[in-house]
Amino acid sequence: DDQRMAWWRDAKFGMFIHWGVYAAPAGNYHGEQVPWIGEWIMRQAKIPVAEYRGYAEEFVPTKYDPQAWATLAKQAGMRYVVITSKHHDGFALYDSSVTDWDIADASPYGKDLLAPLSEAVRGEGLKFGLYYSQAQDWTHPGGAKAGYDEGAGWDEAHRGRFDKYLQDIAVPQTEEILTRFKPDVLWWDTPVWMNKERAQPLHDLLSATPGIITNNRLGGGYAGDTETPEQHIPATGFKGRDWETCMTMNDTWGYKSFDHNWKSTETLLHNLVDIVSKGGNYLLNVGPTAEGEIPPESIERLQEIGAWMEVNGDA
Ligand code: JFZ
Repeated sequence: DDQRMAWWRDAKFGMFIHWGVYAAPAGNYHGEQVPWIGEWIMRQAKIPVAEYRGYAEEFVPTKYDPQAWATLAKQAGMRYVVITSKHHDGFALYDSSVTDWDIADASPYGKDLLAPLSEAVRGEGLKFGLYYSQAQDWTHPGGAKAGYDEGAGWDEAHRGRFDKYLQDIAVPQTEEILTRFKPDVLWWDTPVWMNKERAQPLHDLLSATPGIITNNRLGGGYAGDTETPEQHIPATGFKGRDWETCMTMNDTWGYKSFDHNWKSTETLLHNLVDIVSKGGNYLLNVGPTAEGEIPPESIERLQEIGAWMEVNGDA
């Protein structure tokens, strides 16, 4: 295990990417600015499934430049990248064969976004990881929850059995992303209503990808490899456990047009040094737009971090 964790422990600093259809409304719904994190807009505004599907028409990232993203991460001193293969809205950034709610079938863009990124990232010598929302899926029946009874949601279209959703969508999609992209990290999230029985088929799939590192958010009692303090730095770290603080640069993971509450580069560097001194990793988020651009405020901060790394880093 020490051998398996070696690259991750050495890495210290990674890029989190929250990207999906929610970048199209970018926090705005029927002329209102929807509060809270942008990737939750469907749940926050209770947008019906059929209407939300329409945003895929506007998620057309023609300016997507995966090599530029890989270069940006590399120059900032990051050693790995973790991107949302599917977030809670159920939209896959690759051409999934188990649903048409994906970039290839539902967006005019019409092709996979993940393989080009994995090639660019790995071409820079960085590791490539995938986030997958296994327990929440607000588009496929049975996957809604988050404040609703199991099998229900804010729309009739949500009705369905959670176990059937797991079997029909989460398990086959996990298998797809593992076999197609061979990620170095699988980053589970929000294990609402997961239990041992439900988590086990997902956990069992991991054995097909030797060396893969997972976080502690699968559910069902599976500890995974890493603790995931979110948006904060623990006072002391975790005895005997690897850990990674994930954090936004403003107040949202997914892109919002009106969130300008950016942390300073100095704050981000202090966070990195604080985390690393306590034995953790820093997974710092960017939220690209629907056109495929990382916000200039994020680019500027990553470049300033890179300049600091030139002087003070060990690479
Ligand atoms: C989850 C997601 O719901 C969110 O959209 C984002 O992807 C984030 C990285 O993860 O949000 C969480 C998950 C766990 C906690 C808080 C927010 N937690 O443990 O405090």
